[in-house]
Amino acid sequence: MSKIAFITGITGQDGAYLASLLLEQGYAVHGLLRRSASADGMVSRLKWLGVADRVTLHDGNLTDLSSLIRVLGDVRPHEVYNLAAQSFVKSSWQQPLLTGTVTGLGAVNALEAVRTACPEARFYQASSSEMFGMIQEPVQSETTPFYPRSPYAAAKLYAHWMTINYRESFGMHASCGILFNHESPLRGIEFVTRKITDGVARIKLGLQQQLVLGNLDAKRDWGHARDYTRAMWLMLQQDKPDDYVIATGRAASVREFCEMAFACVGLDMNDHVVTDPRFLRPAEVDVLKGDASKAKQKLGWQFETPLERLIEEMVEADLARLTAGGRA
Ligand code: NDP
Ligand code: GDR
Repeated sequence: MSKIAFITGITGQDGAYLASLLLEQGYAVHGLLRRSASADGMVSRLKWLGVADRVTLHDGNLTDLSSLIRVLGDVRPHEVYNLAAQSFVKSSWQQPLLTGTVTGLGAVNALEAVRTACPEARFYQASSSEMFGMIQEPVQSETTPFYPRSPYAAAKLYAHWMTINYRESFGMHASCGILFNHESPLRGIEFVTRKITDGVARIKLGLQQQLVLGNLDAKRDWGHARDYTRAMWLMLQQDKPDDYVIATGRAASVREFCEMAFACVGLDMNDHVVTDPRFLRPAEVDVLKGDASKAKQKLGWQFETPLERLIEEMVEADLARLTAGGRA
């Protein structure tokens, strides 16, 4: 009998890549679909990866514990990946309560639902490098103290500690992946990398002249979502649950990302990029750079896609999409 996996957030960037990976591994893949007036658009990432027809979607919402208990009781998964969240940091200042409810309490709903409906299932929580926030150590590992700098990061930290609490209190096989930024052609358009590669493609095709950004000096450790979802799966294949940092160990600024993206199409960012305080945040995380030595040693995980290749892939995908008039 094939293993059964259940993914919350299956319609997001990571959910789509993880579903694809698990299908390749022979899993039966189920996911949570929240009700929307445009359900077709919500599965566009799964369609892009060609897996929409191979996953089973169930109506529900992370904020509705009854829906989670019902679905997990029906599906009886071996592995549960909790990826659903209000994941855009900037919006978390505009919607702090929603972010706390979905990103923080929602994870506890998922833990409670697993404990009630399928207590033997292994559990993955999508923790974030944003929890490190204000820099305490120049390179962040599993032992670096946390200092969240946004409602999003505070909600993620609550979910992180609750996952550890459920592991220690109830013996659940629950692991947290503290993932640094990871991107792909399926990244939401509001995040800076995709905003840049989409902008570069539009400028190259003559569809727009300028790209308006916020803080160009922020530095992030950017990897590819395909590599990072593999790490999620590896965590749940271990005999013992644990927490792992997943990162490339290289930090680049938003400015450097822009330079590389514009260079992909033979343009100079200085001719096109302008800044606007509208895109600044009430509190910024200046630099994040991760040390994934533990994951390398214990999971045998290593990233495969360097930043240059990631940027090329994203720019190429945006050029192709715009040329074909495809997915926004
Ligand atoms: P996305 O924003 O692309 O996807 C978020 C997913 O959560 C979507 O499927 C969304 O559904 C779903 N969702 C939101 N609210 C609810 C709700 N109330 N009930 C059910 N589902 C809901 O995020 P990513 O794929 O990039 O990230 C996956 C997870 O990893 C998130 O938890 C994120 O915070 C975390 N993370 C991401 C990192 C990154 O760099 N990408 C780094 C570290 C952590 P819908 O399609 O309906 O909007
Ligand atoms: P982040 O991603 O906040 O790191 O969270 P985002 O791409 O939004 O911002 C990265 C950095 O770029 C700066 N920036 C801009 N950001 C956006 N979105 N738009 C702009 O125009 C812009 N200009 C500069 C930001 O200030 C910031 O410093 C992502 C999400 O996926 C989280 O869910 C996840 O937990 C973390 O990564 C790790």
